[in-house]
Amino acid sequence: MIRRILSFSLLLAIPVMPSPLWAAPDGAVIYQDLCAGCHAETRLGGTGPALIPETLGRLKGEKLEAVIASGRAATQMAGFAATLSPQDIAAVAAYIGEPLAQAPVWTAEDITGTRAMVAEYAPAAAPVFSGDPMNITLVVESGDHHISVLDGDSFAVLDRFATPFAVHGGPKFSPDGRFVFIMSRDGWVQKYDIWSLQEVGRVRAGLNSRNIAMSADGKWLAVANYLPATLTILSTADLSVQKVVEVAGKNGTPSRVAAVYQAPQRETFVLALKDVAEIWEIATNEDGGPYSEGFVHSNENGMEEALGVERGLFARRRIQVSAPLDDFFFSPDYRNLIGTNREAETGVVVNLDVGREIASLPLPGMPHLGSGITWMRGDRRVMATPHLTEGLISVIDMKDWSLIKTIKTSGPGFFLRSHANSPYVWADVFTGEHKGELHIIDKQTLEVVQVIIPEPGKTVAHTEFTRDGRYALVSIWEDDGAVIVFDAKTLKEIKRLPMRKPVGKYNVWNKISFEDGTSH
Ligand code: DHE
Repeated sequence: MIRRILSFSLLLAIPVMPSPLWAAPDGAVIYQDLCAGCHAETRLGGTGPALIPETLGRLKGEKLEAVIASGRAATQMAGFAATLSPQDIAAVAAYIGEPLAQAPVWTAEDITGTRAMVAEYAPAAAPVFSGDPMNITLVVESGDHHISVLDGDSFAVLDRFATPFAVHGGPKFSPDGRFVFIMSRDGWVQKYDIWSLQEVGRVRAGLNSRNIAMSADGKWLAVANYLPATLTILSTADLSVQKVVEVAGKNGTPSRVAAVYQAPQRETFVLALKDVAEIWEIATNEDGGPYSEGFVHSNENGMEEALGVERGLFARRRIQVSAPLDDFFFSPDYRNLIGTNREAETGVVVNLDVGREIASLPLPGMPHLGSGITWMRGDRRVMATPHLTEGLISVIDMKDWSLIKTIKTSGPGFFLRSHANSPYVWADVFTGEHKGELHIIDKQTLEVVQVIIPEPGKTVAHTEFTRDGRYALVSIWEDDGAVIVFDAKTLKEIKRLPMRKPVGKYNVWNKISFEDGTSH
């Protein structure tokens, strides 16, 4: 704002009428003052996404101005209606709608150029701490961009290391639980050795990225990018670039990648295209995953590709869907993908074996399937997803895909968590006047049995369990926040660990064993 005030003072000091040109708000100046902090001076993204036509897509004109004025539900994007006039807002919208003078490219060579391995890294032969390496829990502290490494038994902080700016999504552990890979919104991937408590290195795999996935054999890490429209595949051994896959629909339309996950039983990566109605499955084994004998099905699309378009490591299969999916998750056998388009009122079930949609789901509002979980309710498996705009949790039967119940909570939540040894689902309320109310839901009756308010008025976010499910760790998502350790049975607070705006917490065992009740 300083620059604006200065330019206004300069104008006031000049005793002539400002010309219409001078009076017109300058979108570029306003952008640098108010937007660049999150979206970067280059507009290529930081904590906020890149603000260029390629990523804004259909968000333009009045729609874009409305977002600048009112902010965006369930994101860090605040509204500027109280700070900027409608003319100012229109000027910023016009500025960010202009193509960059030079189109951003980010090739395999560019990625390789950022690769920085830590020279002092010395791998330990065994864990350098005495606790259970499988019960380590990582806490992402977004307040000062660090991760704390917690001993899951004593809750002692074994290490606290700096991460790239604005980590998002779940870090991914190697199958043996020794290494962890962390991604930031601006595309940096960091590798950390949990046994040695040391960073191994980092590389910028994209300019604006969504999430990462590890192949079932632990060899490859896929990075889903918005910018450029690619999927970067890194070697987990040394973060070298194995492949940069250009992402475009069958008709050639380039597309951002909404998210990528591993399908362990299928030995594939599954990704959804955000701008094109396609899902891709990419083989992470030499025999071609979905193209190997067991995966060849009668579906025309799958068959056509299976018969010769692509084979072998990183072979790709396209699955057509009715609308682009931007949020999705899977049944535990990874045969079914459950997805939504946030603008739509329904979700879809895509059966990956036959390669087509097999059911639709009644999911009004804005379900956040990325943090959905599943569990056994009696003899039926159910899935639950919170909604980003309403205090609702939808519970769906995974056999006949019917909506069993919509559980009412006191406000929109972001994350759900449970554990096989816990009778409860823990659901946060992330926004609204009731933020900070934690709902404890009985997994069998689907009733809210208790509402815990750990610190009135403070945002409570995200639960993670210890390996044995005995304790539940909950974040107070404030700059002078904390991780609170609850006894998962009595629901009583046991301990409070001060942390800087902690959000996600990730227990090694729960993640690598796909513990019932954890998301992805
Ligand atoms: Fe996330 C996971 C998408 C905003 C914190 N978030 C995910 C995943 C997706 C997703 C697809 C699963 C990826 C994975 O773990 O591999 N998140 C989105 C959005 O589309 C949304 C609504 C808008 C956006 O800006 O991208 C969004 N997310 C946020 C936030 O504002 C949060 C609260 C703070 C932040 O850090 O940006 C946030 N998201 C998280 C966390 C996880 C996550 C902590 C991992 C949860 C887990 O338990 O695995």
